[in-house]
Amino acid sequence: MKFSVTAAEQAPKSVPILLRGNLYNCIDEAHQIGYSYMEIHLRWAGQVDWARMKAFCEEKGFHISTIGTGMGYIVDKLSLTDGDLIVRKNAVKRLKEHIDLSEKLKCGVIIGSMKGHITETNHYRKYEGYCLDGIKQLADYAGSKGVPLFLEAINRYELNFLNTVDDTLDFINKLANPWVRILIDTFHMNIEEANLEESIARCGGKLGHVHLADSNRRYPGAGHLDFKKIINSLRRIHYDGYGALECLNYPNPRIAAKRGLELLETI
Ligand code: LER
Ligand code: MN
Repeated sequence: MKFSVTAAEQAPKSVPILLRGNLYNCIDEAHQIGYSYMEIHLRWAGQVDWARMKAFCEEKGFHISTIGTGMGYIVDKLSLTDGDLIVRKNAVKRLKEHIDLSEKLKCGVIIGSMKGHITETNHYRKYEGYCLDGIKQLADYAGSKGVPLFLEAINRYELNFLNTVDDTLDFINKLANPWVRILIDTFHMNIEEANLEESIARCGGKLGHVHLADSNRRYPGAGHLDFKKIINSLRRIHYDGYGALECLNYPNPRIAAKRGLELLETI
């Protein structure tokens, strides 16, 4: 597995992103710590000059693994499940721009928080249909550009839809598009899954991306999750994608990024 570190130009302290500030400085810092991959969290794709970013990465032998898109929901309230057609269309548009950028940077796009929240739970099927419709359009678009999409299972305290691995796998099976795979996040799994290793086994070849954080959302090793068991379960399904450290930057970004990587590399 290739370990990637999360970064964003700006994010509140409460958000689980390790490095913050100018993305080129973040890449330099990540490189010094020992990373070769970075997951960048963007509000919109226009924040990145792809040609400059590509050249900068190539020169260092560095690579962008993934683009995190949740700020489009957190800041701009764009959701694929919103009751308002205009909001849903704007969510699709925003994600298509991320797909265009990802085609240039040869990385994957995360659909996590932007899948949205169902406002009328007694009309679940209607809202699920909205989300399916949006992701179908995005999957066709992404597939035509060779960009993988990673749909994240997020715990019930953040969103009320696709919280568990099984619900997310069922949804992905309805899409039947190989460009959409599941993203599992060990922090969310610790809340939702009965057994992390068994849930990982059920993902099998549908697993596309992994977020690594400990039970308290601090760096791996700072809580009570058993990363040895987690990594071994990923090995058993021959997962060879990225494991992005998406954690709180406690006690500070550099120490968290370094200690998390050290623990994972010893496994
Ligand atoms: C995004 O990857 C995620 O895990 C959410 O919990 C957003 O905070
Ligand atoms: Mn996550």
